Amino acid sequence: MRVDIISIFPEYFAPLDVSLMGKARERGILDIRAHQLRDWAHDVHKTVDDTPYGGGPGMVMKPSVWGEAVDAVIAGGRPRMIVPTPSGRPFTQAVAMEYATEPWLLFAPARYEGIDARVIEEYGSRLRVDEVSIGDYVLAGGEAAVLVIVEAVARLLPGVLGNAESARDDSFAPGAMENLLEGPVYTKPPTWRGRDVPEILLSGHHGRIARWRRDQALRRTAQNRPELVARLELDRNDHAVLDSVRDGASFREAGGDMAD
Ligand code: 6GU
Repeated sequence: MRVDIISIFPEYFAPLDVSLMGKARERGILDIRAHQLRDWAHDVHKTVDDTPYGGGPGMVMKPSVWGEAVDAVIAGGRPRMIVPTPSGRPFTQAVAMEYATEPWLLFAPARYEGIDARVIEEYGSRLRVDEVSIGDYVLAGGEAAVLVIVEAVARLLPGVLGNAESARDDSFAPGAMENLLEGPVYTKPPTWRGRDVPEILLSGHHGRIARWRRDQALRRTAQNRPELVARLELDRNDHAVLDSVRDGASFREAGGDMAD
């Protein structure tokens, strides 16, 4: 997959040389090219922004500079264009999986109050353009969002993850584990600072271990992301687990404390 990023901080993307992303680049699975937007500004100060029409605070990124930059980078090709912005559609695992099927992505992260809207209109008529948000909070710029999106997409590309760290059972991947958060995990030693690994995990009963793991995942989902529970397909045992979580919640609200 080819990934172009146009930014006034191309050095921001140095972390993509590290770890899994770095290996994917070495293996030729990922071809990431970060470009300096200011290379397409023509005045001595390399200006990329200007005051907003209609007034108001902050600055807006100039369409002329973005237009020249995008034209030069795409050179007649048709990448999927992604514009990170807190006013975009939510970036989810399903969106990551869709992007992972694209041969070429172009990211246009903005600083200041954003990019002149005509740039999105112009390229929207020539390419597929998505405005996406990575969550309900505001970053100082889109660069950190690009790092997040590239990592979420790249780990789905064939050959990036080993079998050991397979994406198959990811919490938000389609399938049995969809919308179920992962439960707690343990490794050796069996006792650490007086705290024991749950006995069931040492029992060798694979069926009971699988049921216990599902119970733990359900508990965690109900506690941390109650809005996801409505989307789960529940069996009778699941309902019993959720009832006990709800009883625990009302017990705590009444000032009680739970053993687990
Ligand atoms: Cl994509 N950009 C910025 N600047 N802030 C954000 C965001 C993106 N997603 C959530 N907050």
